[in-house]
Amino acid sequence: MLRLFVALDLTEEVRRRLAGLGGGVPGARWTEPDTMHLTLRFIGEVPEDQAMDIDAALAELRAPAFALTFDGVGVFGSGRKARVLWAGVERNEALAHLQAKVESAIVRCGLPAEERKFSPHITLARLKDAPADRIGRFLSDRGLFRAGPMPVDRLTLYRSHLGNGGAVYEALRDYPLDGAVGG
Ligand code: 3AM
Repeated sequence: MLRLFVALDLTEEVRRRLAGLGGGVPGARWTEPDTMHLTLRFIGEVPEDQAMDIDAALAELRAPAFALTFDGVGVFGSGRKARVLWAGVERNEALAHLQAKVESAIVRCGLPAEERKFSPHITLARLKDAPADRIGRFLSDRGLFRAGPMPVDRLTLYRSHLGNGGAVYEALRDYPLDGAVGG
């Protein structure tokens, strides 16, 4: 079985800017800049033959390359249940279009449809018992964060290896978008 997800990789510059947001929240486990990504679809555990179908479906997917602007920060969960600090992206039709295409490609491979609404974000930190006042200060201090526009010219299929030190992500394959160099 392979634990898979589809995401957008980030440029070095955007990683550096996002990494610069970190710090100041006790109980936060900050994302390593090298592993930052924007998840389009968490797939989960699939057998190898289904992984091959997914790979083929992503290779056939056609969608235009576009540019993405990062905008603001937020938190999933609230109070004692705050789980994730994230950076957001500006509303983007091309991103929504791409995500919808990825979703239908995955469903055509026999996976159940994603029930949850797509909320594009970059995970900056996972939280455990972080004090609410420090989270509040993080959000207000970083509220004006912006980065980009960043060119998005490919999708990436990742494999997630679960271990004691948390998940390790392995990029398995890139799929160029239309209009990308080499796409
Ligand atoms: O990209 P982010 O960090 O937001 O939390 C996991 C991570 O999200 C999420 O998929 C991304 C790559 O692992 N994830 C893990 N298990 C999940 C699940 N069961 C999940 N998302 C939805 N359902």
